[in-house]
Amino acid sequence: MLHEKLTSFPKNFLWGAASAAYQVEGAWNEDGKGISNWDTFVRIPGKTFKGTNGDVAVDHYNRYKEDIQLMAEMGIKTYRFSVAWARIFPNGKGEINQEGLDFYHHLIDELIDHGIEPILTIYHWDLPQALQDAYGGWESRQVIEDFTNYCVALYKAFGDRVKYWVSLNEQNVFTRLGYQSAMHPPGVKDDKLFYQVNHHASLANAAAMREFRNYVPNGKIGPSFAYSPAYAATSKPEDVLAAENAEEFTSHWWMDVYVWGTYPKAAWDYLERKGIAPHVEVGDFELLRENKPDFMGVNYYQTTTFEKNTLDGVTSEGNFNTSGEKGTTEDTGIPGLYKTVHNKNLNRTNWDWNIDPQGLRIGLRRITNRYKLPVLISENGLGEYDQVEADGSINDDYRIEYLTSHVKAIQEALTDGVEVIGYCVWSFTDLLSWLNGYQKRYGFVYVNQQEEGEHDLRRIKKKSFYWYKDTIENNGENLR
Ligand code: BGP
Repeated sequence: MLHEKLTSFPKNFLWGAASAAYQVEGAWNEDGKGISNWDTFVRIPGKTFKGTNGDVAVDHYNRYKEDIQLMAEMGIKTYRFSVAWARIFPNGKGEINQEGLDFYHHLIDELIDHGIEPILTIYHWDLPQALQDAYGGWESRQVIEDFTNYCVALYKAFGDRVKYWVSLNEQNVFTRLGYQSAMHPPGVKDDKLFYQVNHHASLANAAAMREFRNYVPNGKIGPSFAYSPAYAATSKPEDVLAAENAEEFTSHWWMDVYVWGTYPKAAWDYLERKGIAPHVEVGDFELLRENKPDFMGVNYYQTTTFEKNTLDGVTSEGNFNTSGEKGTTEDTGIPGLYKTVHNKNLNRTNWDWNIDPQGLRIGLRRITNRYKLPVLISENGLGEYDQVEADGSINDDYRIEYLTSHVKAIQEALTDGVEVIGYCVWSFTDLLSWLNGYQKRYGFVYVNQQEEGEHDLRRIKKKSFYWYKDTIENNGENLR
């Protein structure tokens, strides 16, 4: 669709940036915080790039005032952050740790004082280790009750000031990497468990929505889904079918459950035949059907291209580039369903992520047509090496180019009829990239933190900082 004139961004459009507790806060064992699954996992040799961890991260816990000052200077409208469950409940449940709660009270108040709308993510992957030890965390239905209690504690504490809430961040990613590829905690490879864990997480998500209506009746809540729209490698029907399979198994499997409370049919039947469909109890589908999100949160980084995979074809074992050495990612697949292929029409980052702004527009349209929900783009951004020049400047023109093209794609999607309520760039400051250390940088603000040695963590505004400031000031009109 080519438009002669583009629709303007809405006046109240939430231009923002996002982060996650483990990736920015540091202070991993301060003020009564309990240990999380990530605190444990990063200590296993070989799990992260050069053994990096979030013990200090970018010390946002102690420097949040300075960071919010920079956000205000930029004119950002919203800041999406996550709460560390183990700060609130060091053991995952039981007594509230008041000091943990106070940190977020201060953070939220500071944001509001600076005219910045807080978006609170309830769960961005850092599960209290105590729950993993007690019953396997997401592996047990017990987690539903503990998660719901944690949510209610947050609703009661912050519901008067926080209107926008994200329930689970990228359920599809933390479960896939946790239970299929073993790259995230708890480092397990077990397909049956993967689907069971997902069922529990979906139920927990629905229960969180149900309670939300009681405690924050005027708020808005939704999950953040990592959507990587599927393309077919060619117009051969078998490749188109592979892309359909991928869309069903890698996206609809979650989003259909969030919005309709049902699993996609062909995928369900396939899993039943394999004996790995999740065990469902009476009342589960009712809970899922009755508790729908207000918006779909979408974390968009790239599209993925698929082709046919034979029954003895490529498996999920394949190198994933966490080193920043371009071209080291290997294609993977599920025999009989699909396999990924390099899309030669797209440029890639040094971490082999496809750069595809049109893919964002395509994804937004697919979600709108299928689910008829507004979308919050809860993450989008470019992870790259950044260079501090001799004069102290950081000229990240590649990031400006990336973000400009994505903002334009959003405006085209708006013109197509998609409702987008906000855009949270990943990320405001540089931060810890889970498996990739500190060298894969995403921020508008550089932080002097590295994989090795101790650093002063000073903040330096990158060129993209001024670009986003200007874009926000002009409500996106400057990019035409
Ligand atoms: C998303 C996560 C974020 C962030 C981002 C970039 O999947 O929600 O927490 O990490 O991806 O990913 P990475 O740090 O692996 O480059």
